[in-house]
Amino acid sequence: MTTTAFTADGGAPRILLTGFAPFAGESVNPSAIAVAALAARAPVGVRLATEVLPVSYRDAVPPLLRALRRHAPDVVLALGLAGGRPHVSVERVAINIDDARIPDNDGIQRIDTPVVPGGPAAYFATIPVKATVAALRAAGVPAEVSQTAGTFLCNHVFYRACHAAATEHPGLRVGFLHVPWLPEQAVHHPGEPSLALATLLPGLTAVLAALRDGAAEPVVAEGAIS
Ligand code: PCA
Repeated sequence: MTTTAFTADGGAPRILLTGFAPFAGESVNPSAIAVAALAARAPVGVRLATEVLPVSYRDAVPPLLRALRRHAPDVVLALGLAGGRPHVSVERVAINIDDARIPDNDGIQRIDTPVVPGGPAAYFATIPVKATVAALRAAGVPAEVSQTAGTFLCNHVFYRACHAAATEHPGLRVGFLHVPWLPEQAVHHPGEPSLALATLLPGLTAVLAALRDGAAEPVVAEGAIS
């Protein structure tokens, strides 16, 4: 089911796609690899801008805000790695807290610190999360709605993008996808699930097409009992 996509200027939708640098001792981050691959492939019918963000509380947000001002996208779709999750997680909510058991790449660890002091407790994603899950599954990618983006850099950037939409960029829609380990990473994490880039990329292309087409949110249960 589709509706006409909203774009600020009536042209092809502008989508800002972001990924993250490697962190926690990994040599790659599949989110950055996927962003580079999609930038090279230039998906049809969207004007794609891309950015790879550092895993740094200090340095992740400025390039995000600069890219929002420079490209004035209709949608920002941020990607990050969630090692250990078996499917692509389409995040429903960003919360106003930093609290992580590991430091960022600058060695900074935050515990119970607001992302934006005085900001709302949470923001909901403003892309259609269930339509995004449906697009991924139709492209052969295991996907779920996720009720938490964690409380590390991914949630931090997701929250800041939502806050930028609420305060500076009216009409900007914001979404966040967590992706699993690549198989070449998962071999170092025995027993943990993985997703190959060759499977992930068609799924992400399908998500961009669904956003381009203004896919409507289906009325299906995708929540969690606990
Ligand atoms: N994943 C981390 C931060 C960067 C990334 O790719 C997270 O889930 O917060």
